[in-house]
Amino acid sequence: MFESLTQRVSKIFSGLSRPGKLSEANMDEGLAEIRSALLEADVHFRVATDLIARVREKAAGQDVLKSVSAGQMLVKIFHDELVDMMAAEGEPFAFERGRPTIILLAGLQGSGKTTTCAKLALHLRDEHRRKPLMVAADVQRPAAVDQLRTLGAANDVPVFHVAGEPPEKLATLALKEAAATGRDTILIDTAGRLHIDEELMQELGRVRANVTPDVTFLVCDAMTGQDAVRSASAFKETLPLDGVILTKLDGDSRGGAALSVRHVTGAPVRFVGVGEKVTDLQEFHADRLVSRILGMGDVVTLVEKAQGVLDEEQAEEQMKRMLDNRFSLDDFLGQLKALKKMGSMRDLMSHLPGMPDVDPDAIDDKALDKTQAVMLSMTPDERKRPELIDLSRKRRIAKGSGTTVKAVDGLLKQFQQMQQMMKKLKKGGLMSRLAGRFMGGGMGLGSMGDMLPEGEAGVPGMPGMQGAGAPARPGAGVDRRKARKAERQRRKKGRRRR
Ligand SMILES: Nc1nc2c(ncn2[C@@H]2O[C@H](COP(=O)(O)OP(=O)(O)OP(=O)(O)O)[C@@H](O)[C@H]2O)c(=O)[nH]1
Ligand SMILES: [Mg+2]
Repeated sequence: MFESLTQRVSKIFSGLSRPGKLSEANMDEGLAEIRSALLEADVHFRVATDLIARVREKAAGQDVLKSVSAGQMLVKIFHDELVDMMAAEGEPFAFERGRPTIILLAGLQGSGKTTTCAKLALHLRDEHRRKPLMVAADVQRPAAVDQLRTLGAANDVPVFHVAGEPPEKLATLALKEAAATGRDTILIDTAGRLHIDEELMQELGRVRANVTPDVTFLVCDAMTGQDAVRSASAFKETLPLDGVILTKLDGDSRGGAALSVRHVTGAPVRFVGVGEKVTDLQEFHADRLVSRILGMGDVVTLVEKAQGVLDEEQAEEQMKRMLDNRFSLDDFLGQLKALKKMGSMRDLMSHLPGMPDVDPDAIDDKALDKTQAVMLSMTPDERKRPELIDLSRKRRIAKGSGTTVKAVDGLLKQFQQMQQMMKKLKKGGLMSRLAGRFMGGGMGLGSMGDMLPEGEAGVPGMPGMQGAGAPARPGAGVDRRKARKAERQRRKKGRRRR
């Protein structure tokens, strides 16, 4: 659905891949193109204009981190603003104990209310363990009741209707029915109209007055693009909306409605319909959609992590110390802290470009915690001069960190090996390669495992390094190549899933 927008946007951004500051000139050019791509995707005019203005403001003069390009930085800013523009707060439903949750569905004719009613009932039953009751409150069309009954019968969801009663009466009666039959969630399907008119709004108003819905959803047909947004605005004038459900996103809609609805109406998109089957309903997640549109989730995450955590100066300083063999346990500790701040290692690894054959599933955050605890139990003096650490100190450190003398020994040994490795690498000229990686990626120790020959050194908790709890590195030679390939495929799959 968003293919053409995605294509255009990624072309624009890759044009901005030169490293360096975001300059007014290159940014203006890029933003103007993005704006026209948005309009082409049927994004509301005002929405596109506002969005671009905010991105420009955020990006102006922003320093580009050394490890990312201006284009990548802009992707990140654009991403955040888009998510901001669409994201909903909290959950779509708040269920309360002791009384049924009432959900009202409204919308124009043919927008997909009845279909969505059944989809939601199944979603609530299967994902939230609710016991739904669907109420056929569309008394305009005789066939409407049958349509809902058929859907209910096919999916084992009871449908309530009493012939001859007006919608508001049906709603009240349904409450009693739910109490009598042990149903805890009531979904009211209402009649559609070709246009929003006085009669429709009054009908909905009467239903609301009788049963006070917990959630009122407007069902909009995404294929109608900006008309969907306009009708949402009009509904919003008289009907308090908690959310919008966009249907037919599987069609050839350009997606503009999804991007505009929340900004224009204030009501967030909560679900999207992606087909005619009852299972074709998805919870709407702004961040996922935006990642899909930009097709650059990896870049965004990378910039985020680089921004949030890594003090580049510090990384460089550490690198220099490594090159001079001045890398101490303190530096080691600093790097561990940085790695930990970055959140789950697993997550981090899977987002780093050029992070070779590390199986993210093999990373053990707990082992990292342990290593850090051991180091924190050392005195600063001990960290500077590990040779001070005799058996009694080891005992103290083990006790302080809740580990064992063996664990302390293990850490010290690894650190020693690491320093030896540095020397070897330096001699072998590998150091410059390592340096390049460090400086370029702005990364910490994580990058190093890759450069260390197998079995020679280790960082606890990192795969490929034989620390406490770290699984063995994939074997050498063919196995390693295989592992590399598997990893690449795994990542590719991961990207597609977004
Ligand atoms: N492709 C696709 N079709 C959908 C989707 N949602 C609904 N439809 C189809 O849209 C048509 C209208 O759906 P209904 O659920 O009857 O719409 P309604 O809003 O209840 O219509 P009225 O009761 O007449 O106002 C049906 O043919 C549905 O199968 C969707 O997400 N994707
Ligand atoms: Mg209907």
